Amino acid sequence: YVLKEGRYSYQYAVNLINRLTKNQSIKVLVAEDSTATRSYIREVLKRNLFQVVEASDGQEALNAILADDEIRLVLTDYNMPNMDGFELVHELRHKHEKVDLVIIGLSSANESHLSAKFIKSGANDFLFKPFSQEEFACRIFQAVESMERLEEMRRAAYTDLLTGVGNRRHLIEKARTAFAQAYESGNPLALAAIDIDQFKHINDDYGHDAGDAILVAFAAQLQQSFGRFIVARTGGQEFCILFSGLSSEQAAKMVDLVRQQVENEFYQTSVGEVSMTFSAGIAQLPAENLEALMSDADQQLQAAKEAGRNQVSF
Ligand code: GH3
Ligand code: MG
Ligand code: MG
Repeated sequence: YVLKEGRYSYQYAVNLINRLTKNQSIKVLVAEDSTATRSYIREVLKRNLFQVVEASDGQEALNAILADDEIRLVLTDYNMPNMDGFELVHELRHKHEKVDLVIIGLSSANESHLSAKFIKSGANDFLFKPFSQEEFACRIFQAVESMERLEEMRRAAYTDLLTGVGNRRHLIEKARTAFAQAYESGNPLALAAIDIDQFKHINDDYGHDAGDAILVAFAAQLQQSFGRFIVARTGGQEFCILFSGLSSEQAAKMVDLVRQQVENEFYQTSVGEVSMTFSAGIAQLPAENLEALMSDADQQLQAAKEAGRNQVSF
C-alpha cells in the first residue's frame, strides 16, 4: 500500500495496518467459475493479506467449507455449474449463522434483481461486477469488521467480566447440547456447585479488592484444572462445573483433588497472602433440566457446608 501524502490521515494508515494484520488470519473462499474473475478477486484479496481458497462451482465450494472451518468469508458468483450461488448460500446457512460465516454474493450490474435475491437467500451483502479494487476492499473490510464486532459482543455476553471464565449464560448454553448428547449416548453427566467458604470474612478481613483478586486466581485455577469441561462463575463466589461423561463420583474425585490443593495454598493479594477453602456439591443425571440438576447440586453443597465446610458432597 502506498498512501498518497495528504490524502490519508495518520490514523487512517494505522487503522489500515491493523486491519491488514488481522486479515492474515482470515481465510476467504472464492466461488467463481470464470477463471479471469477468480484470479482478479484472488489478487485483490492477497493484496489485502487474506488467505484465499478457490472453488470453480458451488458444490466444490460447499465441500471446501465443510472440510475447513477456518473459512470465515465466502464470495460467491451466481451463475456456476453443478450448484449455483443461491443454492450454495442456502446450504451454507443451514450450518452457519451470519456471525460465523460472512457471505457476499457477486452479480453483474445488468442482473440487478440478483442482489436482492442473494440477500433473501441469506447472504450478508452483495457486490456488482465489475468493481474497483478500492470498492471491493471497502466492502470486504466492512463485512469482516461487523463479523468481528458481533463476535466480540457474543464473547462478552458469555464471559464473566471479573474472572474471564464463562458466566451463567455460557453454562446454560453449553448445558443444552451436553444434556442432549448425554441422553442420546447414555453417557453420564455431572454438575458441581462450588462455593468459597466464609468468603464474607475474607472480604471483611482483607478488603473487597483482595476478595476480588482471590476470585480471579481461583477462577483461573478452576479453568486450569477443569479446562476440558465447562467452567462458569454463576454467582458472586459461586462456580459451576459441568462434567460431560463423568458420574458424580468421578467428578467428586477430581474436585476433591483441587479442594486439597486449595486448602494448602496461599493466594497473593495486595494486602498479603490469604488462605481459603471451598465446599462443593455434586449431582448427576437423570434430572429434568439444568435448573433441576443445579438445585440437586446445591442441596449437596448445603450438606457439605452443614457437615463443616472444606469438603465435597455427592
Ligand atoms: P459460606 O461458607 O456459608 O459460603 O459463607 P460465605 O461468607 O462465603 O457466604 P456466602 O457464600 O453467602 O457469600 C456471600 C459473600 O460473598 C458476600 C460477599 O461479601 C461476597 N461476594 C460476592 N460476590 C463478590 C465479589 O464479586 N467480590 C467480592 N470481593 N466478594 C463477593
Ligand atoms: Mg459465473
Ligand atoms: Mg461462600
